[in-house]
Amino acid sequence: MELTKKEFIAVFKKRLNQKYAIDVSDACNSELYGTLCSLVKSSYSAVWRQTWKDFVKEHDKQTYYFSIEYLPGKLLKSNLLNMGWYDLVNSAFEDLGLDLNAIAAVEPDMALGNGGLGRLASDFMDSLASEGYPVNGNGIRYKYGLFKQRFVNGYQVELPDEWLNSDGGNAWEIRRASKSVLVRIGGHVRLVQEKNYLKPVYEDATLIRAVPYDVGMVGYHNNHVNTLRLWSAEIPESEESKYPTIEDRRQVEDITAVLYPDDSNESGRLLRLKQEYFFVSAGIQSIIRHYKKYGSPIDQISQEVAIHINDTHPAMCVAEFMRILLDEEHLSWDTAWNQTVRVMSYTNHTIMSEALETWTVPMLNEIQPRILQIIAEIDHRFVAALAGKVDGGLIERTRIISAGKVHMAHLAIIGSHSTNGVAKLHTDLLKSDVLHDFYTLYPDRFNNKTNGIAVRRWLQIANPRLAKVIDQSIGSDWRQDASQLLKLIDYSTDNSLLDQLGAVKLANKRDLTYLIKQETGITVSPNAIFDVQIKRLHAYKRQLLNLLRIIKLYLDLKQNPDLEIIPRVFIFGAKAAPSYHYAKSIIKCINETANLINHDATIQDKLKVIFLENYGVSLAEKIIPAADVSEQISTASKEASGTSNMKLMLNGALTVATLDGANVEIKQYVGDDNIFIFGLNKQEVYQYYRDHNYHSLDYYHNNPIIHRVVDTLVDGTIPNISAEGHEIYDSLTYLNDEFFVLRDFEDYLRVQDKVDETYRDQHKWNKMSLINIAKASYFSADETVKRYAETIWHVKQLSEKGDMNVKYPL
Ligand code: Z16
Repeated sequence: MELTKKEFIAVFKKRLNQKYAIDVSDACNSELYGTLCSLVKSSYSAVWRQTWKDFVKEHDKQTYYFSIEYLPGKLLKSNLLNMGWYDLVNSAFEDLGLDLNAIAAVEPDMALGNGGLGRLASDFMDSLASEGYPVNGNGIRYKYGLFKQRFVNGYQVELPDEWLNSDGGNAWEIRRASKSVLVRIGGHVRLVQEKNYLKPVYEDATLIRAVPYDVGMVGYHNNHVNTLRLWSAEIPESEESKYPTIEDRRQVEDITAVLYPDDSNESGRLLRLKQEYFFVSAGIQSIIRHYKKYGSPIDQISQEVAIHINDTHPAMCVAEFMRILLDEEHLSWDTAWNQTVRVMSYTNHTIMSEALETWTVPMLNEIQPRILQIIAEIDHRFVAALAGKVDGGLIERTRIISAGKVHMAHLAIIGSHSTNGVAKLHTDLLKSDVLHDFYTLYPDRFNNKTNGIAVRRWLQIANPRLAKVIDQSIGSDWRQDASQLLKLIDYSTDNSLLDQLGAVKLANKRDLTYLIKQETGITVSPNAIFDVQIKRLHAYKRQLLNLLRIIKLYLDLKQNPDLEIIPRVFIFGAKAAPSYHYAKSIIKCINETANLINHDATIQDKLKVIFLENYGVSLAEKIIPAADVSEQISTASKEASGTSNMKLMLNGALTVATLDGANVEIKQYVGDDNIFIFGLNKQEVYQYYRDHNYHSLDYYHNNPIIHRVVDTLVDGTIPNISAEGHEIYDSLTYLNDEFFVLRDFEDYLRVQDKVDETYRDQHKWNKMSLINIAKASYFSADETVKRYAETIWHVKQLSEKGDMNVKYPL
């Protein structure tokens, strides 16, 4: 039954009355928002329930995606779009004199993640539902998401993200108290011999109640809704008396209070380990409970359940799954192990050694002694099975526990049937270097799954102007099947379309200039090149390289104010981990440089530097459609994949890139002429490591431009950075520039000159832009998740995308 605008308006008014006892004319945006969410949620509920019933009835294999981070951002528009309601609601609201954008803005960003990894998990959730796969997410319902970033005197200041207390609240979640489970933490364990198994007897353990909050993941036009299940820690009713004071209670609630704000290095903190075990245990218990209720015999669980370990944070899945099969289901070790390895799969997201988690034996023992026992037994059997068969050094390097440390990546690889990297280059590096020892042991377990992005959110929702222009040329099939965007290639000589692309970009840039004015007070011209670097602040991502070039341009302009350059607005968005001192110093230096340049009258409009506060999903949705240039300039080999590179090209930005992560694949798709590549490649970086022959001081001393630019960090040219400037100066010179910033500087200048030259020919630029939009379709997450489903999880597609008979009853 087709939903009509008239019906919608009537039901909307009625719901507003019921919920808030108010009329449209008197309602504020948060009341309007609350009403719309309530309608949306109650309308997809029936479909959600049906999706779940179908899974159960058909005994379809299901996948559970375990991730300690999810970064969905806002869900209202995405739900409207996927339900097929977007245009109707938009026009109904116009009739009512309401602004959907303003109402949608009430929703707080759900920011339960740091960056790429969490956003990837959320893009996957959208695609998995949209492709009709039975895949559910499992994670943590943090009371506080990623900190809110403010700049005070150019320094980053972190404020708590109280998203649940905001006007929007969390409109999407359903608390399912009846599905709670108990998680045991701490204490001691003894094993007692029973007839056919060893029975663990626990003493002094703490019982925590894990309460699930479910969020519907609505598929695109396919009547399919998956579940994102997020766990919250509470005190079990039976244990209330053990927690007489508020302080005592906080010990428990703290487990799910806050997301750790470091995207690469959290091991060492007991509370983090507790979080990991908490959501792993709650998730695994609820999976097995459900399977026992509806599934086949327990020793065949791998036929109906797949579990995915997203980075090492949930690696304890392997041991927790074993624990239940052994201690509660009394399977033999071999049967349990066989099932576990078939069920588990693992994605590695980084080669940075500080991000490969390890925990000390005493810490694991303190969190869960039985889990430590099981990991020790897995380790023992791993060593015993290889002894005498392979070189002893290889065993020592790959075993799980060595030198008092538990290596979580080793546990994940040994305990699963699949390990994948997130871009071709990254996977090759895992095989040849970082995980080479494991690759020799298990060559068949390694595979690549290049990351992808949700084209719905990053084009249909974020860039409606572009979406419309695309519709007018190739039709709208691409909205269901991103690969249709390739048809745009046929239009690469269509001048009218190329002009329209230019006009869309200009309009989007104009929107962003308003936001910039509002946020920073600075006026920028939409006719300048908008040059964008948006990602976490990390030394290896080299925001510093970008900054040094900005300083070089500033010096050039100071020396010759009449210099003809194409005006550029440099736009940054980046959070630094609160404990990452160096990254915070870079933020300070960018902010002070921005201040200097933006207020220097002689520079006029030729150069502006804008560092927007509090970068996140919602801000990304505003910046990306307005970008001309995409900065993807990490030191080759360090960025596992990157995903902002994909989002920016999809929105027509041209990429300035090193041959790192997925940039390599972008270059292959668009061709050498449609991307700006510079800098060392992976082989050259590794050559320097092998030969120890990089001497950054040589570049500093021998290249007068580099010398002059680097000196501005310490000679007072840039005010208010005496400490930070020296810190960075030292890192580039005496500390030998770990990430080859000076080595790549000249080539970066060269390629940026090429960008300017190309931009002068708008026709050529727009044509390159068109090719980038078309080829970005290769990075549709819909395709990526298909490859996970078909080759790793072996789950079936249950419904097809593009069902025009979407049935969401009001
Ligand atoms: C993260 O966001 C990433 C890796 C990691 O180990 C931890 C976190 Cl929180 C990123 C990678 O740095 C990035 O290259 C990649 O695109 C992204 O994960 C998704 O795979």
